[in-house]
Amino acid sequence: MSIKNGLPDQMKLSATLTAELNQYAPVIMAGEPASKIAMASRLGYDAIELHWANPTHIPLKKITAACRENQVGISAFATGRAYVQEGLSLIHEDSDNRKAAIKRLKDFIDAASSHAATVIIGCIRGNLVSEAHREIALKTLAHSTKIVAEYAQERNAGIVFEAINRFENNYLNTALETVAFIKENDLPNTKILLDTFHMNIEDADMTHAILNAGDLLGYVHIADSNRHYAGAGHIDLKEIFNALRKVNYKGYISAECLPLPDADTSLAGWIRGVKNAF
Ligand code: LER
Ligand code: MN
Repeated sequence: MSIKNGLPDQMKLSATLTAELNQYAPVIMAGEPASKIAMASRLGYDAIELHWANPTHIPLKKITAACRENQVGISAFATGRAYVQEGLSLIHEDSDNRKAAIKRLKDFIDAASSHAATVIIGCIRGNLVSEAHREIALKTLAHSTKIVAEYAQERNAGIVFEAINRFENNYLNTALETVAFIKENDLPNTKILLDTFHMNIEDADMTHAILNAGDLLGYVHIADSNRHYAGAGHIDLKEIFNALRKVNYKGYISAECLPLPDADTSLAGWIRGVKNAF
């Protein structure tokens, strides 16, 4: 797929798509995929990131056709809704729930592998039931993630593991500890996803967080400090792009931000904000 965004340095820009928008969820396109994908393409987006709880519910035929027509790729499948809407968790104390979470991620990998896309492990890693469970939960998480990552590796799909702020997941919040978790557990085929909204809350120094991730960095979500589109808050995005260039990042930068003040403003504003900061 060609890069159409006009930016130097081969970073590719992705827009988020789901079935229905909601003002609390950081996704900016929904509805009839064909018209939305055409609009994203006209604005200069290279790809779309899909947010569904279950890959079997995604209208992938329609999406794939529209992507082909508009020369847009599928960058990633986000999976957090399987936790938020259905409670599936990679560290759940109930092994049936854990198995269902692993199975769901395998289903996402099957979908991703035929689209050269990445699968995001974010909120689906679940929450600690208490601080006393931290150690065992981290072991369980490493075990569950390894199963998923090996399955993805065999199918040529990538996995990215996301550092998420404390108000959504109560462990592995900073970029630094999440990188350490991936390295210490030797997770195969697993890179880190850094999201500027979470880093702004959790990481003392975002440049340091990106440099520390280095070539483990596999995917980037950009929203501003208030989770509105890039440029609508007070994150220094020039600092972020300088750091991304320093680690020679050439992957996707995705618009995971709120559809506010309205979806169209957010979609157009995000790409303008990114280009201004680049
Ligand atoms: C997932 O990428 C993420 O950043 C979560 O905060 C979604 O709510
Ligand atoms: Mn994110």
